[in-house]
Amino acid sequence: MSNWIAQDKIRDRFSRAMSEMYRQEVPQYGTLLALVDTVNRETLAASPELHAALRESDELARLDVERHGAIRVGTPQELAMLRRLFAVMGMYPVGYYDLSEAGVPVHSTAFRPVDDGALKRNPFRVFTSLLRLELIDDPELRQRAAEILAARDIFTPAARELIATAERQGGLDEAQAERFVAEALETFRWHREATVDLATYRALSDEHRLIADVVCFRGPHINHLTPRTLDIDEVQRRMPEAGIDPKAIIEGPPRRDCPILLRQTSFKALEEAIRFAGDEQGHHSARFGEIEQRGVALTRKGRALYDRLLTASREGGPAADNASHQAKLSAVFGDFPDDPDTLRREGLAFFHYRAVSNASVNTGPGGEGDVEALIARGSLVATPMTYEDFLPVSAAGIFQSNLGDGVRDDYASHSNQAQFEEALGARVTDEIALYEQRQQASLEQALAELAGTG
Ligand code: OOG
Ligand code: NI
Repeated sequence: MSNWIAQDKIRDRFSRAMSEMYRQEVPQYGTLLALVDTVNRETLAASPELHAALRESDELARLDVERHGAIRVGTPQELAMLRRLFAVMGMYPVGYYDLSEAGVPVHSTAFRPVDDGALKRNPFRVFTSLLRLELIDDPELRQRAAEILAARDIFTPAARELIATAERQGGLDEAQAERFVAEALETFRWHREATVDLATYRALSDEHRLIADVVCFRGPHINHLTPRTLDIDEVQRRMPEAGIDPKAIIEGPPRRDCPILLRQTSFKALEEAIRFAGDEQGHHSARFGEIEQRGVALTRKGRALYDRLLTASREGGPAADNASHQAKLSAVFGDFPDDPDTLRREGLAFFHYRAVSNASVNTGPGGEGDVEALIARGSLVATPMTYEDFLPVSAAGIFQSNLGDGVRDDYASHSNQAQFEEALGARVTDEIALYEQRQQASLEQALAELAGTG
């Protein structure tokens, strides 16, 4: 028995500490958490089926702590070190998101837990973007930004040391884990002082506000922390009475009986007072609030259908308001099956399989037909697998609505996963392959149990 603290426990402590820090930094976040909590309770009380389903999939317990955050870093070295930091907490890079397609000069991954047990415990995810300085045209500005970034260290010396210790030992003991959480948190803290003068900030901001956000500060401040709601339409509706002013449109798919992927809405970044070098006063807005509702993960086939319908829903330009946007979406998404059985049989979504009795059943060679028969007989139960990732299109929407910048076509078509992975120092896991594996493993386990060998 080793005396190392479980990675799941370190991640759980870290995400709670992050949430507490952000609550103090951004009071509206606390208001939002209270609103989400109220609506979640009401939704569960009104729907015993949903309550039972969440309990059965072990998601009820994680709901209260479930968050995602987002950060942006400036150099390959920073990204590579973050990968090591997150690994201490059992968070690994999943998915590649090319934001240049949306006119934002970054590409990204999500650090998150990957296996069933870890996801149940606390699915904390951090959307992490790397600035692509090579997309800045002006060579002088590019050089200046690179120099500023080279001069900073976003990690405390103790955080660096504890990461190395965890790697060397294969874990952290109680005291080390406690210090690790405190030291790692420092990287994500907000700083009211910029590292550059106002003129430099403005030059970078004129190129793209996100570049200024990454380059001009001591570290990659957490820019939002998003709780999971069970009814995003209701939270959106109540935001104004809680003093929160949401953006007009809920992003992602429409409201459905069987929710797919995720739906998100956010409220505006805070305008914050900044002290620039040379004691000049100015402002910067980086931080915002967001909520999301999660649904079932889609297969490649399901994702392709989602993409096609979303594109179709955009024909004729943007809708006047959220109500007409949602109505239009719902009409177009009529072509997306909306019950779990059809989603499963048509291979559009991922499911967890579970054996319901230990009575020995002849599962035969385990072909598709057998699975259907077992489900029909009630020996095998399939429950929707929650989507744990982000929407590329939605992410771009969030970036844009919160930075208030126009789209820059000249950043487009520079997808470069290989370059991102080189900076990261590791490959990113394909998210769809991961859902596939988890589905397959649960099926094999369930069939083995039914056959009496599990
Ligand atoms: C990240 C935006 C992506 C989401 O929920 O899609 C994201 C950022 O603004 O840095 O968090
Ligand atoms: Ni977000």
